[in-house]
Amino acid sequence: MTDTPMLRAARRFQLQGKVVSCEPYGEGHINRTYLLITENDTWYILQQINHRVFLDVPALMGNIGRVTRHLAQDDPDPRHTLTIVNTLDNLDFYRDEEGDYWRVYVFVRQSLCLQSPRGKQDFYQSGYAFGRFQNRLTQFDAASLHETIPNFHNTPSRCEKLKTAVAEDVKGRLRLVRDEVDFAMARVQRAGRLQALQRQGRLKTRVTHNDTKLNNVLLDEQTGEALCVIDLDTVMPGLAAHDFGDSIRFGASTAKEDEQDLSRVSLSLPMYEAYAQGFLKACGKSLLMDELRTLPEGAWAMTYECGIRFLTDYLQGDVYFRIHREHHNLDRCRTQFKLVRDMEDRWEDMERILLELL
Ligand code: ADP
Ligand code: GN1
Ligand code: MG
Repeated sequence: MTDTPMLRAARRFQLQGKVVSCEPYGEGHINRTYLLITENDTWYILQQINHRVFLDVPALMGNIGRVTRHLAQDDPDPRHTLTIVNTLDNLDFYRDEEGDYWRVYVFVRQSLCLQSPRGKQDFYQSGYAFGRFQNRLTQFDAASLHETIPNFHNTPSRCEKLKTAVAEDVKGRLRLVRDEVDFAMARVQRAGRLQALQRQGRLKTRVTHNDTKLNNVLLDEQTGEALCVIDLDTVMPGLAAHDFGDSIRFGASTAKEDEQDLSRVSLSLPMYEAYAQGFLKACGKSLLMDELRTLPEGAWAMTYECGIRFLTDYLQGDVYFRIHREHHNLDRCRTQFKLVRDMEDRWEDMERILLELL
């Protein structure tokens, strides 16, 4: 095989057999992911970690090591927890001559990674997986985790970043997004609701995943059951409502995150309910009543926040989220704002459905 930075990196890890294939894999927006296959058909995930997004990779890998060891203690099935493969020097990452950071995970075989749920059962299972993940970490000291991206889900601080991007307008794109900016600005007040409750001590700071998209969980290929939560880069102190909400914004939408035909984008209440059932079954008993009541607000906040993050990145020239076409981040922003509006229109139903499950 021709020598590439990926293969050179792969050779630094403790793999079983020689690499025979290394291909780009998955649909993540942040890291570069490759599927590695060796001569004896052992599969691995090789990732180039985005160190412009994650500034302290050793600390990030330290978090993942500690969290996965904690999870594996409870449940020794190797397909239930992400497994880090060490380098030949016994480190959990490799830094190459270019300064790029690499890591390897065991590939979870016979698993499904979905971009949208095939039906309510898939989404129930993903809710169960993320709920179980959070529940198993209730005894883990949140304060001991490195904050891999400070203020990651601090929505008011995201609003401030948008305001700066609007004021600077470095790419001259502001004239294209006046409506979106107005939409965002009209909602700045609501954006701080969860943080205000957290400051008042009504919401508990927990160990949360913080990036609970459907494609960050693996289901069993045969049974469709919750298997393994992946993409642990943002496991940090956070709010239960954020983990609930980020899943809803992605998986309970009737269209893809980057759909251009906005008439296709809406919130599916049956999907919302299915996720809530799975999530509450796994972690409902460990949440306080105030946390449970704010789960719908988490859905609104995560959708709004993701929309303004896409908008900010569009204004800044697509420096954060990987794009695959021109105006991709603007398309993504528009789907999120369409969902936000739909959630506002159906707010009473969202609250009622959740309360009926308690
Ligand atoms: P990103 O941060 O860029 O989203 P992820 O860690 O989510 O990167 O990985 C991207 C994709 O690679 C996932 O959505 C999933 O399809 C696949 N993947 C990652 N880790 C594993 C694993 N251990 N086993 C199987 N597939 C995986
Ligand atoms: C990114 O890494 P990935 O693709 O799973 C982002 C999330 C966003 C999501 C939007 C570290 O997730 O916060 O919600 O894109 N991750 C990071 O699809 O910023
Ligand atoms: Mg991911």
